[in-house]
Amino acid sequence: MRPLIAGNWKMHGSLAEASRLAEELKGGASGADLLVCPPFLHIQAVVSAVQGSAVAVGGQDCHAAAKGAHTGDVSAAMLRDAGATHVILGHSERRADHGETDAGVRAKTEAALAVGLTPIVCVGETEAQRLAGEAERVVETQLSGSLPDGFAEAGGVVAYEPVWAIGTGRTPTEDDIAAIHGAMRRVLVGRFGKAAEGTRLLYGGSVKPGNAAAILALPHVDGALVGGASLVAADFLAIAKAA
Ligand code: G2H
Repeated sequence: MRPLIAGNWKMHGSLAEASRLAEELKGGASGADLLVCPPFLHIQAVVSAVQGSAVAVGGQDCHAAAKGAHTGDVSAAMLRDAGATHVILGHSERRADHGETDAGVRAKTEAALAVGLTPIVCVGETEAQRLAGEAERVVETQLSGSLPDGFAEAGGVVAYEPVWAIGTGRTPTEDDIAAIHGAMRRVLVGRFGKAAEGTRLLYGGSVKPGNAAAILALPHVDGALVGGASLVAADFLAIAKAA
């Protein structure tokens, strides 16, 4: 399947820097789909900057409600209005910083699907869970709690991001990544059937130009969710080229 290379810009950069980075990515056509997820306030500028190119734009979160008294929040429809096509949900930084639960992520995912956004739902174990041999069980529990019915049929994307690999420069072994991705595929096909054979499963956590080719060649790794390295156009494009 055609890989998806997604950049999670997190809370980085000025408006001018976001626009410049987006401009630099425009010409980077490759064999992979490219997506960038800037902070909310930069989405419209980035959508304008990449117009006419194949680069898609997404949000990093949305509220579960369609509208209402939710100070400081952004709805899925607002993201779509701004030109976003995707939204990252349940990233471990949001689970940690904002107490997001599997049930809450599931509600947000339903909200995203309801307006036609493609959700990228993140799962992944902590280091303690990995050391206790619980990585696979934790990921399976997160998947069953975070994904609503109809997820695979609607083209939803899953990102496996071990918490201990995020921004640390450490990654699981290739065997460990392949084992989790294989388990995720089994769980998804078990629940959603044939549609889940085409669900893109991204790996995220310290993906760099130097390790991208090996990770992206693993079975059931259909792309990457890239944090730090997505802030440098040359690095992000090199990762896309490796796909
Ligand atoms: C994991 C990843 C992007 P980084 O959060 O989502 O970040 O590539 O910096 O580890």
